[in-house]
Amino acid sequence: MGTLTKSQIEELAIHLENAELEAYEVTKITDDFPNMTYEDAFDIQWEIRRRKEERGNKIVGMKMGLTSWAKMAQMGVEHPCYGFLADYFSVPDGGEIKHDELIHPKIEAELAFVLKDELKGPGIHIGDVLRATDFVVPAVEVIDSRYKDFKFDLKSVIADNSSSTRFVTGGRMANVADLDLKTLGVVMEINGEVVQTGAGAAVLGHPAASVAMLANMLADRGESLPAGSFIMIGAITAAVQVNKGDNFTVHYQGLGSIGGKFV
Ligand code: OOG
Ligand code: MG
Repeated sequence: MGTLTKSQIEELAIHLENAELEAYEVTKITDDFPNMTYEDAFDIQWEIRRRKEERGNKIVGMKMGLTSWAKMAQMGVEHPCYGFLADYFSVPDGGEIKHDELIHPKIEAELAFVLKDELKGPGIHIGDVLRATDFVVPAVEVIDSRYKDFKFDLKSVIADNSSSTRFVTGGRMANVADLDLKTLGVVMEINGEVVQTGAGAAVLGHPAASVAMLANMLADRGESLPAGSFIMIGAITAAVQVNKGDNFTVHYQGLGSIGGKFV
């Protein structure tokens, strides 16, 4: 059940999307709407998505967020969330990311699943995900909460498309049968210094569990993950703040590396 009116949902979607497009901070929306519900929060996110599609942007994937203990502890939020990825979020491997277009970006080491079959919840489990997966590729997400000081609660962050802003996909793919997704190691470096390390199991015990949870969360709204979907599973380690001029490289066990530069 929602408590906001249709016009309040639309106004909050415009409010948060403008903050994204023009790169400025806003106060978290639950300060002004303390009675808003999770359904309201997702309605706002889906309204932002609808507005982008109406303007001609394409939705190119989905992401899970707050799926690892490292992230939940870092953000003080104890349940995963999801968001969508728009076409202009995608940055080529080795490319430049314009820091001025963002507010206070952080980077995250992730993996992405590409599906060959649809996943439609409820009741999707790891086995369904592994069967429906075409291949896995490494990915780096750049997140940028529109909220002041990167502080929020779960409802506010869901409405803000779970802080989504940019992502980089690596070029080396693998079949799930050829990977040990639990022990798959990641090493994140900024300006040549190791800043985070982790392994796949940090994400809900197994990266495929994150994709299953997404399919099941989408089922609440009658949505599914169609064949061909690109899904980022959520950060394996804590996110790390990046400044203008920073170079990053993330190494993935058996899947090569991804790099980029903030300019
Ligand atoms: C919310 C989004 C988190 C992840 O991978 O955990 C996320 C945030 O921390 O701002 O993308
Ligand atoms: Mg993420």
